[in-house]
Amino acid sequence: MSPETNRPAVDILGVPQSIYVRTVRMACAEKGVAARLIPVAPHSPEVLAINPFGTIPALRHGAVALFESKAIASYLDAVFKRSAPRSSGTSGRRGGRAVDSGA
Ligand SMILES: N[C@@H](CCC(=O)N[C@@H](CS)C(=O)NCC(=O)O)C(=O)O
Repeated sequence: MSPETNRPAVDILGVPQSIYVRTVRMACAEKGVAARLIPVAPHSPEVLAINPFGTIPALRHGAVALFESKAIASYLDAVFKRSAPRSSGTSGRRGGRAVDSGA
């Protein structure tokens, strides 16, 4: 929960069985972002209001609405600066870059 508002920071729309939904939830966990899962199916009205293609996950964060798991993960990474303990510190960041570079 966000301490100031006592509400989750973001809403994730999608069913928990979806690997793409799971990816976004894991990104939230890694960043320490409080996320509320809204368990709605692909092509439900709630999803279509955000994503004309109807796929899950979709994300709501205040006035921001996004779809595509990679775009959502990039957004979470850019907006929420707090890193989970596992990825904090110099050695964790070096490891992340090595993975990103494909080396
Ligand atoms: N490229 C999309 C793929 C999302 C996706 O395919 N989600 C599935 C559920 S696991 C879905 O919504 N399928 C319904 C459909 O394709 O119409 C992403 O990364 O978010």
